[in-house]
Formats: sequence, structure tokens, C-alpha cells
Amino acid sequence: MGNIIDGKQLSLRLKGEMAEEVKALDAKYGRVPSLAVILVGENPASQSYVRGKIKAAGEVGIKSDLITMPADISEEALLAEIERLNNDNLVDGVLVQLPLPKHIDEERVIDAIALEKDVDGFHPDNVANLWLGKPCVEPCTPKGIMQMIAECGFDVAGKRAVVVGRSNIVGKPIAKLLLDANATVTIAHSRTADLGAVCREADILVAAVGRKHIITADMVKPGAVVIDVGVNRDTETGMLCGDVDTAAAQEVASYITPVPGGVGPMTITMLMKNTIECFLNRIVK
Ligand code: L34
Repeated sequence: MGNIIDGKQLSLRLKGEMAEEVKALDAKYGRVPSLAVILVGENPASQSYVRGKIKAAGEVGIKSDLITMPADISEEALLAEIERLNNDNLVDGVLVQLPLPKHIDEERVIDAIALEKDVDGFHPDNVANLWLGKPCVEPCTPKGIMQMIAECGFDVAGKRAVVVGRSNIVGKPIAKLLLDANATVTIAHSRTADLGAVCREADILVAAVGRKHIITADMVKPGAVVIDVGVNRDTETGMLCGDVDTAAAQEVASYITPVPGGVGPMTITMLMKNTIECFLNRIVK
């Protein structure tokens, strides 16, 4: 039976280390890193994730500012707020929680965030830098996944990785990070023919589709490392579950991440890391 990679435990340790680092930064530079989070509307899942981000900032000693806006806010008003934060020299990171209400152009909003404050790594220039192999902010979820794989002592180089899902936030960037770690990477998705056969090739299987239990135990290669990025609400029980049938897949895998308590907490922890990175890039410039 495979081991659970405990994202909560790993997060606790990393946040502890960052808290020390932030203390040292405060002593050296006379201020701590600061993060502004904008939440538009009242999506309960977004509210929960954003609460997690503000709480983590407190634990690490990062200054945080939560800016909530009503769902019917105009795009112009949101852009004006981003502009204000861009121009505030004491703000190091600006994050706009997604998804946004339909009347707001998400692309335009992400474009408006100053590149040097893009703690999510979503800005097009950041994405370009990632794919060109230039210095960049790595998006939080993929960055957290790589930490979790490293944590189980698994050497990615030369191995086969299959990423199921092709979103800009997870699928595409995690494929690039795995490629950089010298894995042989396949990006599969909902239209992949014989998804099971493709997944069974994977030494590292990353599921980022957003569909409950799309990955069953028979799709997992014995001994594989399985990373479950799904955060799905079970419509019957209201319970949170991943894209992987965890209990059954754990019998086959060597390591597997749980939902909840896996990739989600690590996404938040990597946001703290990125905020410190942006602070350092800005302050030594
Ligand atoms: N701008 N929008 C922006 N940046 C992000 O990095 C995100 N993401 C995704 C959605 N929109 C975003 C997040 O923050 C997903 N995401 C996220 C963050 C945290 C958790 C899940 C998704 C998380 O902490 N999940 C907990 C359960 C939380 C609960 O019970 O609701 C877990 O243990 O998985």
C-alpha cells in the first residue's frame, strides 16, 4: 500500500521555515513582504481559499490585505484598484482570486497586474518567461506539486509523467516544470483516446481535470506517484473529493496525495514563497 503525501504537514514545516526567513528579512530591510488579495463576489469556494491565504500569511509573518468587491463591480473599478496596488511601493504581491464574474474580462485583469507583483505567475510575460526557461514566478499549484514529488525522494529525471488536464493554471505549467526536471511528459485530457492506457504508462501521474474519480485504480501503474489536483464537491455528501479514487489507487501507487489536505494547502504555501520572492526581487532592484 502506498504512502500518503501529507500536504498539510509539509506546509506546516515550510511555513515554519518561511516565518524564520521573514523575521530575518524584517531585521535586514526594515519591513516584511506584503500581499494584497482581491476577492470579487461571494463564491463560497473562493472565500474559503482566500481565507486560507490570509491565514497562511499571518502564520508566516507576511503582511496581508484582503480587498473584497461586490460581484457587480465594474471591470473599470477592479482595474483601478489593481492600478492603485501596482503603484503602492509597499505592496509586493497582487492576487486576484479566480474565477471572476462573467461580465469581467479575466485576461484583461491578469494583464493589468504589474509583472513584478504577479505572485500567481499568471501574467502573460511570466508565462512566456516560464516557457522560455527565463527567471520567473512559478505558479503556486505546480510549484507545490514539484515540492511534494521532491518530498517523497522520487527522482523525476528520465521518468514518464502523464498530466491529465490542460488548464493554464495547472496542466500546462506542471507539464513544463516536469519537463524541466527531465521527465518525459505527456499531456492528456478529456478527449484523449484510451486515457487508461496512457495513464498506465505514468511513473508520475498528475490529475488536474476537475471531475470526481476520473482516475480509477486500474489506470495507475504499480509504484507510481499520484498527484491529485482535483477539488470537487460530492453532490450527494457535500464532501470534498479529488479526481482520483484515492482509497483504491493507494493500493497500487507508491505515493499519493489526499484531497483535502494535499495539493490545496501546498498551493497556499507556495503563494507565501512567491510573495517572499517578489519582495526580494523588488527590494534588491
Ligand atoms: N488567482 N485564483 C488565483 N490563484 C490561485 O492559486 C487560485 N487557486 C485555484 C482557484 N483560483 C485561484 C487556488 O487558490 C484553486 N485554489 C485553491 C487553493 C486552496 C485550496 C484549494 C484550491 C485548499 O486549501 N483546499 C483545501 C480544502 C479547502 C476547503 O475545504 O474548501 C484542501 O485541503 O484541499
